Amino acid sequence: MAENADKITPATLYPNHVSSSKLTNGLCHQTEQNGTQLLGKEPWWKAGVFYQVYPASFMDSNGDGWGDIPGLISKLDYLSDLGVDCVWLSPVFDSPQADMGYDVRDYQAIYAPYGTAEDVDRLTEECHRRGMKLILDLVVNHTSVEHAWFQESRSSKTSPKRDWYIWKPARYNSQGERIPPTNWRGYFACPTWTWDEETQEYYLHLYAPDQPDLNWENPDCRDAIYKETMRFWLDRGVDGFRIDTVNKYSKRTEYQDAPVTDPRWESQPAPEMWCNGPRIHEFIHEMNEKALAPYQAVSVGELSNMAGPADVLPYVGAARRELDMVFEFSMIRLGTGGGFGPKYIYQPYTLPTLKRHVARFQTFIEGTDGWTTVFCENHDNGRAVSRFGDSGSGAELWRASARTLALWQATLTGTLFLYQGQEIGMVNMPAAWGIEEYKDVESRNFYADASASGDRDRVDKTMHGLRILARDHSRIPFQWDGEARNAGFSDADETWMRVHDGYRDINVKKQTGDPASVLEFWRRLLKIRKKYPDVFVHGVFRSLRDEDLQRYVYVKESKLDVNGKPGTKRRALVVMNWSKEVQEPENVNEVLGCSAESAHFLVSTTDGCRERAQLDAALEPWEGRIYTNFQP
Ligand code: TEU
Repeated sequence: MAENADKITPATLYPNHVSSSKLTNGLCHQTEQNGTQLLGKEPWWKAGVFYQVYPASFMDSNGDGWGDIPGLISKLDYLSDLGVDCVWLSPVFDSPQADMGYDVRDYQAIYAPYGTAEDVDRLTEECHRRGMKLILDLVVNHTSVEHAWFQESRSSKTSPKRDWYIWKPARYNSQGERIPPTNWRGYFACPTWTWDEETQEYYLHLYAPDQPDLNWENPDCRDAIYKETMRFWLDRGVDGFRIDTVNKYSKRTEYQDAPVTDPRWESQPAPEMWCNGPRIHEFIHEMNEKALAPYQAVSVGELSNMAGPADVLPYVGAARRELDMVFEFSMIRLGTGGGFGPKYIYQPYTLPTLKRHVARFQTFIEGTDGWTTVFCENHDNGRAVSRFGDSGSGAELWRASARTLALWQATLTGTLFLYQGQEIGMVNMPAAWGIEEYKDVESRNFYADASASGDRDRVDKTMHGLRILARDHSRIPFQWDGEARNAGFSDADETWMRVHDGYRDINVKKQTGDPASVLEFWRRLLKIRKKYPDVFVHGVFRSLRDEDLQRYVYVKESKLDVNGKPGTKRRALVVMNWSKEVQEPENVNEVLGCSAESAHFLVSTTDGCRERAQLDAALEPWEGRIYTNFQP
């Protein structure tokens, strides 16, 4: 059990803390306000709860084994009851599905198994009718090879659209053999260049060869993106976009070799050649001006390869008018061996490392006009409860850790994003499933690469990493009902990915109405988050016990005073046990800077199992609690 000897005092935690003796001098003044009023001044998307739907796996209405838009519409009441304010729908556009729709063939048409453009209109209306918004996934770093723009570009060197993609002549080595224009290694274990026989040039693709990169340097290409993808859907009424790979549009235009960092590979990681390039802020600002701002559309961009908060801030500073929000990935990448060669060679890490990443992106907006996001799952990562919690030691610890992870997410500052199934604690695919159940292009390529090396140890390590980190885990069918066929996801004989063997234990039907369930706890937490947005959505984050390996402790401090008493900021203390062992409790009133009588218990993950957590009660395995210095 961790030592509890080090004392944390308000003076160290709160530099601007006014002790109660000073309060009578009237040094601090603040108008009494409740947390909800604060929201009036803020855009809806800050306190809004976003929920990502991965359409192929959410709900199949027509029995073909693929989820679809009518299926999603039939579940909107479920999302609305959960407390969702905005649905983010992963790509549903027409696509050959080389990368699950992140390879778009036609931005204005819908992939037939998902439905039609009219279904998207109906989805928008049905969301709006319930007071929810809808954002689509905008994939405009690249298109599919089958997109008409690429077909035209590829048709000849003189095609008017030749320059809409990035074409370069070959190089030749000393033996006179043709080699690509640069030595870059892309994502998905692919080189970044593919040779085109017809026009005798290479085209650039950071991802699969099926996903050629658009050339954002070309102004006509940019205008077409704004008009034919973004404005097209905004005109039809959607509320904004999650913007894929948003910091990769401006490449470094020298097209030079990357330094050789891994001599085993012919091609080398080179993200500095395409992330955060010289014109990136110009492009995003223009995108905002020409496509987002005129519609007051909300935007959340996907950033990768960021050196630190100072690089993230320019993307989200309100005055810069680029993006409303971004996803920064340093926390969610924990455990991976980087994006390139060894991505799936698992790297163990400790809780203090995770805390450091979280703290950095909780606090970097302080004193700025920027904003941050909160998430621990999406369609590109393993399930949170299997990665950060404990899904392998029985039902009790699975539930306790899923509830504690929920408490963690729901108390952090920024816009909260939930991924489908997270709210019921869905877990990774069973460890016994073989590589044939992994359908993702990235998983398959990394596994094939390891196999081709003939190195058994590398194959085993890759498979081990895939079992924890693969993108497939979050993509299996949603578990609605433990008694229904295919977990209630589909009536088909075969679903596009296999349904989890454990669906009878983990599903919506079983958890609905059970106060001890993960789902009901999420529902409750989202209400708490919305009741005290000043503390949980907008509060200042102060981390405690940074080096503690089991306990995760922090305070959230509002800008508002307790009951209007000047100088007494509303605070919440979040104490969590991220281990299987019982842990000592926190010095609640001391940390909150109030008397024992003014410290209030708000909620515990053990609620429903045990009535009330005392201030000095030890923390049960994977228990989390919130205390406040104001009467909840
Ligand atoms: O992902 C961008 C990306 O680079 C990573 O976050 C991704 O997880 C990948 O595994 C890197 O190794 C976005 C989408 O979220 C992802 O699903 C797509 O495959 C990708 O873009 C290409 O469009």
